[in-house]
Amino acid sequence: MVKHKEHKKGIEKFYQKKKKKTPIIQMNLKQHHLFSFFIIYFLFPLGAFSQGNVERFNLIPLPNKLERQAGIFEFPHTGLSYSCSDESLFQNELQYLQKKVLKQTLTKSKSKGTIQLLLDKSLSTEAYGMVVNKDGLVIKASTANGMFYGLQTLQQMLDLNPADRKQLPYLTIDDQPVYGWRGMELDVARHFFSKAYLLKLIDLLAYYKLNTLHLHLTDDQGWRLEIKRYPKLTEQGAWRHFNNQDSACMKQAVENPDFNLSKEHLRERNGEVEYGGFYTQEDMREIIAYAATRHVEIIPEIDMPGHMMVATRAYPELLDSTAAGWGKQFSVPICVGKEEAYTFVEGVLEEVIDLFPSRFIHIGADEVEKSSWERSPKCRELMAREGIKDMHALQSYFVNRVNNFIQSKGKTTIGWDEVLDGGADSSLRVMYWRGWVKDAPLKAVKGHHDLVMTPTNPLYFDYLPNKSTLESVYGLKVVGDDIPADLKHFVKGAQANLWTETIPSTDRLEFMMLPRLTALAERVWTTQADFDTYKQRILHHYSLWDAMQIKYRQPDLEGFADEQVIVDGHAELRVRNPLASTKVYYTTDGTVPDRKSRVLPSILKIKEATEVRFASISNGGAKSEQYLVRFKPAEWHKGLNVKGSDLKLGLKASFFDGTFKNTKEISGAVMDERVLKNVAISDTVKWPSFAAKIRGYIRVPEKARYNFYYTCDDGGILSIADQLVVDNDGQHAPIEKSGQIALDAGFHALAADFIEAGGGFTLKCYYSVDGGPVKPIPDDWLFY
Ligand code: TNX
Repeated sequence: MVKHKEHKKGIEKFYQKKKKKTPIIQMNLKQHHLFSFFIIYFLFPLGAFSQGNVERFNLIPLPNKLERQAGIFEFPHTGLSYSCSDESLFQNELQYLQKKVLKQTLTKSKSKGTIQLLLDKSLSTEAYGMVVNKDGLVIKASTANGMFYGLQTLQQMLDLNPADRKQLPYLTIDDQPVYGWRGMELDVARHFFSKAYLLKLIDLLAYYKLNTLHLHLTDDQGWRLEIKRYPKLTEQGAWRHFNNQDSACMKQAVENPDFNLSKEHLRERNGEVEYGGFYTQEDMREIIAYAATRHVEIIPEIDMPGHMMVATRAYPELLDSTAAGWGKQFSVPICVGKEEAYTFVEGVLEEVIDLFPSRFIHIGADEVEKSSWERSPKCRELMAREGIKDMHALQSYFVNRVNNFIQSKGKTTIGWDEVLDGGADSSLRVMYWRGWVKDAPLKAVKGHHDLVMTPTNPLYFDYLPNKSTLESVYGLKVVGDDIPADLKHFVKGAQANLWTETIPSTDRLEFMMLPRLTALAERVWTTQADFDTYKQRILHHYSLWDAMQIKYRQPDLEGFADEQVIVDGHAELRVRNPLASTKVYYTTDGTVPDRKSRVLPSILKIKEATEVRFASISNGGAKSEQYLVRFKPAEWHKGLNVKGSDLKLGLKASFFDGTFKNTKEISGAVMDERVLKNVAISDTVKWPSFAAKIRGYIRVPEKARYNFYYTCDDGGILSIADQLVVDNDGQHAPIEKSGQIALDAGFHALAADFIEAGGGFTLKCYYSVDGGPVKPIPDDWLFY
């Protein structure tokens, strides 16, 4: 831990900086876009709608069945009435409809109201049906949950199409979710988020029909829930001097103010600044009650027996002869050989179980440093007594004992997938997170564990989003191909995890969370997923988030490469912004662009070596990623003197065995040679780790500046005409990097090196001509 004083200067500096810059939808959306625009705005200027146009329903998640009928229902100018077939069941929804959706009081009708909320017992738990016709609007559901989701759909329709506040098109919707667990986890331990903020977050989850908020309430860096029997947990454990996670954030805050620690969570004690906060049980009751009105279940996680440094500091008797602190990899866990550990855990859980109405109690059980147990006489005694053979089995003993306790209170235990390592009772629900342990989901369902999918890639929303993130979240296979049909029902759904080591503010949290949370929301709700229309629909949600004061991540800007060339004395930066409503701001003096910076023109002419930084920023202050394009003087590359007739189509690849840190390390004997069609390796390649050197020629049809977009997982480099164009080296998740080169028409040497260090690979190379549309390189441009 770093003391405050050492940091004080740094902190003051960055706060000063902050002040300074402070029918089932069948239509192909693209095909119909222009057509429908014409119909809506020119042929039916009074707001009539062409039957079947889908884009005015920019709903997310997409309903499973939505049919338009000809006709428009006009809301009466005054005195909107309602009727409801079960006022006590739908009490909360009736209120929600008036206060939040319509923002007006409805009069109760003796017969059929203009808006009818009807009980329909034939519908499944979270399903709803909606009909708009000449008589008005009917929403049917068998539960308050389903009714609530009908209202969310209505709410989105009104928000996305303000004209709908006066009139609605005739339609029929039949809708229900594919999965019952549709959630998000928020780590409030590493950095804290206030009660008021959680309420805002719950509204957002509900808006996208997510029903679970899993709170990671305790960890090595903070204990965030009042436990009356163990007051030191929060008295001491909810506060800390700035730690290494805080200082990492402060460092980044120089470039991006979103990394500033929230001031509301700082306090001064004995002349020193501390960071922290916690929820009293009363706070938590309020959060839970609010969430219930939004049909969001709050799942508490008390991480044990590891990730408990705060508890072991406050109550050292939880340890056996070891001191609280850090082990080889993780913090020293509580000593599971001591009865005191169970008394403590049960005491804590008793209060948690009393407090949370949720069906589930999450006990973590991830990342346990077991070396202290090996050294502990108490653990050895227990192992001898119970016939426990190794440390995994000792962890299982602990988990099963806690599971029994939780079950005795009528609740279900959840653990991270490590609980499978030493064997666990099938009553335990498993959360799969370790993306690199590929067979864990199969192992879980084979053991008849209910399973929730939260794989690191793509559901760790603390991992940096990039161009490919949305598509990979959207494309998530909730039920993997390896899960046999008769075990599929064990997969209950999916959840995004937001760990907050490097997320110290709500602005940063929102940047990391949106839009990708909506991709997950659609994935777990609808059977009609379609990424192309999703990408169009999402563009209509950004302004809603501005209105909700959410600092989402603006869509990726396009049309440029990370490195661009100045040839014949000039270059141009042309940036395409998918959200026409926001401006792109730029600087050339190394400072961070903000709304006081210059607005980027459609073409920025560059004459000399320059670094241009830019970002789009909405009126609400939501920013895109910060981009940097480096311009450097360069020459045209002449075509090579080779004859096409001497060459064959494709590229030659040599494969090397091994796990390499970067492409410079590639060495050893060639274990295989293949001809590839393109700069891509098919997934028939099954080596756990390898490297490839891909060689050949690219024949470009015209003299132009070519951009190359090279995506690698792990890493790679791309050279053209013996010149390094993209350096995307090192071990990492899929990242796209790009570069530009000025090529004459004809043949040029192409060399692509690639490493896969394990855990699945991606290799893609696309191109554009001077910032035009990005396309795959045609196979018939490549030779060897
Ligand atoms: C792994 S997920 C963890 C968390 C970290 C996260 C960072 C899990 C069960 N353990 O403690 O915050 O990685 O991405």
